Amino acid sequence: MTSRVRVTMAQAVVRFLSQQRSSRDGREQPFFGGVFGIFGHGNVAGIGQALQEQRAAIRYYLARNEQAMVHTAAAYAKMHNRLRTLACTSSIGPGATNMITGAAGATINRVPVLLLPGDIFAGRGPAPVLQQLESSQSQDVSVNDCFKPVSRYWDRINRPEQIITSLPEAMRVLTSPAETGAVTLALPQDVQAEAYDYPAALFEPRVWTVARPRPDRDRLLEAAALIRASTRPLIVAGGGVLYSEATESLRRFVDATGIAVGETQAGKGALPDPHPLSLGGVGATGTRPANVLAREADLVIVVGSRLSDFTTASKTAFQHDGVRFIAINVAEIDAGKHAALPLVGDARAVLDELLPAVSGYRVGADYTERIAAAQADWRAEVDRVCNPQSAIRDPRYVKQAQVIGVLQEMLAPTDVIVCAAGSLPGDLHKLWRARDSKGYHMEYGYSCMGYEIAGGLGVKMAAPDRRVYVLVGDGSYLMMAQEIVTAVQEHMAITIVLLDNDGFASIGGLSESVGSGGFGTRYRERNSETGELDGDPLAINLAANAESLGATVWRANTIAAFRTALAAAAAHTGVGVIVVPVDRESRVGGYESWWDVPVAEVSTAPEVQKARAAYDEARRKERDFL
Ligand SMILES: Cc1ncc(C[n+]2csc(CCOP(=O)(O)OP(=O)(O)O)c2C)c(N)n1
Ligand SMILES: [Mg+2]
Repeated sequence: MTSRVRVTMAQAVVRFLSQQRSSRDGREQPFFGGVFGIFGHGNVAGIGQALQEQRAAIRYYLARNEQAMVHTAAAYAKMHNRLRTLACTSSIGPGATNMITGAAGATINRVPVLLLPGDIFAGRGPAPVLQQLESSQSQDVSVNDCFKPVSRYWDRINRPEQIITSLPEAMRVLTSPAETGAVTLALPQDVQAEAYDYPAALFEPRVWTVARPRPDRDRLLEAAALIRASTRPLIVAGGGVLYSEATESLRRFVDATGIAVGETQAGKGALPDPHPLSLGGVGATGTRPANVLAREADLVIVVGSRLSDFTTASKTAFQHDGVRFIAINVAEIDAGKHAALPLVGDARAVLDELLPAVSGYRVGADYTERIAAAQADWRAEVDRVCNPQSAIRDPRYVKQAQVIGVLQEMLAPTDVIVCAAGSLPGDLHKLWRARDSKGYHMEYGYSCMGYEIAGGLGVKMAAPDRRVYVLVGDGSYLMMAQEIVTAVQEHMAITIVLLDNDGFASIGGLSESVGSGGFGTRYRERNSETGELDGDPLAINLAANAESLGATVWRANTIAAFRTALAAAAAHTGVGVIVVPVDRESRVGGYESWWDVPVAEVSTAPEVQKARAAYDEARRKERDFL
């Protein structure tokens, strides 16, 4: 007879989570590193009670904001190459919907997070309960239905026994490299507390083996033939290279063939610096050598990328008439993009099988020479842009590129920089040299303002032996700084470099480029004369704000002061924040690239008309790959 255990649904969920393990290449580890949560009436007596009871088996972490805790879980998962994550529990209503942005971010970035929002009573008796959304068409609707499009698996547990089939499904999706993303199990408040006689087997340790699917043999040979026929090939390396731990395989492949590599934001570090074939970032925010090579490439081998518009420069990056694509990806949706020859499989497994299939092939000497020259030029350009001695327009500020240059110089190769939105991602994509495959942590699938500090916490939790540097703009900081408190609570020593530039430099610049003069992107008081947001600068004391949350703060108005602060922060054992006023107008330009942001087709403003004319011209370069 099946042995049974009588526990509540919430107790069963928590017990189950504590027993799940992942394994790849024979390396086994617990899949859940803990459960983040904020309690309310929708989870305190259910999951909250269960977490208290099971606290020796799985750790509970209190966060400050539900969106932030999902970012923390996503960053933790990304740092663990998707082999581990954190679960997130919320109350019903606003606590639950706060997680939707985080869920979308995780799903878009293809990283696993398990979300357990509380839900309205399945029994419906006392409805409408506090925070319940009512529908006149159905009683089977709650705000948690909003998670459906942003989740890779979604379920509502209306009876306690439903978890017996739902939890294994959730795990299958979470540990599937092709399907992973946010998984949402909506847990009605009453059902969480309901007891059921569960089969004991549900609570036994379970190992989820993450496989390395191999490519179709015929297609592999076809791909090898395409590579052999190419004279100007280029590899675009995406996040999949890192998740699959394929960096060594990629290095072997390029060392043998001489093919150069451009990296996406998620893929930066795929071919760590220095390497003679590393071209740095490719696409809208890419380097000159990567973008010149992309433009002329007759064959593009895409490894583990979703080919977003930033990578393809809105489909203008690849201009060779007969350019063909090979796409190595574990997910079919990505392998088929750009009419690529799809090699569906694990990045490492595919590269390892492709290498012997192209044996003897090597790019021509002219190609190799060009790359060496382009690399030398680019290094000189980066040194020029980041030069800490270069002239400063306004003595109150330093340049963002100089801050990046000093970080590059002072950080150890295994230190991690974390970033997500604003002008920093573009600057870093061009200027940063990732010397370690996990040293560059950029959330640029959703580019979600507010990810930075919460994400930095997740990275530090995943890699406590590394120093973690969060690079964040004043806009992002003001959107979500409160997880400094959580980092203090957990003794997670992270350093936050806060670049203060009077609001949105990135979108301000974009607004200027579309003819709108930076409208609505500066942090200014409402001007009582003009009625516009062009009054005095807002007197925001970000340093005092960070200090009030428990951080140790340094203010650095000069490059010398920044160096001193950075050295002090590296030795600090708590959360450190370095506030650096940076010049909004000293921007790093673009290199041989473009980004499609449609400009108003009609306007009385001459600047807009001019921008539209330039836009129409640039858009002509966009290609269809069919
Ligand atoms: C949640 C969210 N809202 C809006 C945006 C659009 N957006 C992208 S960058 C940016 C401004 C960021 O300002 P800041 O953090 O100060 O960085 P800066 O542009 O000054 O470098 C905005 C509003 C976004 N990416 N995420
Ligand atoms: Mg800013």
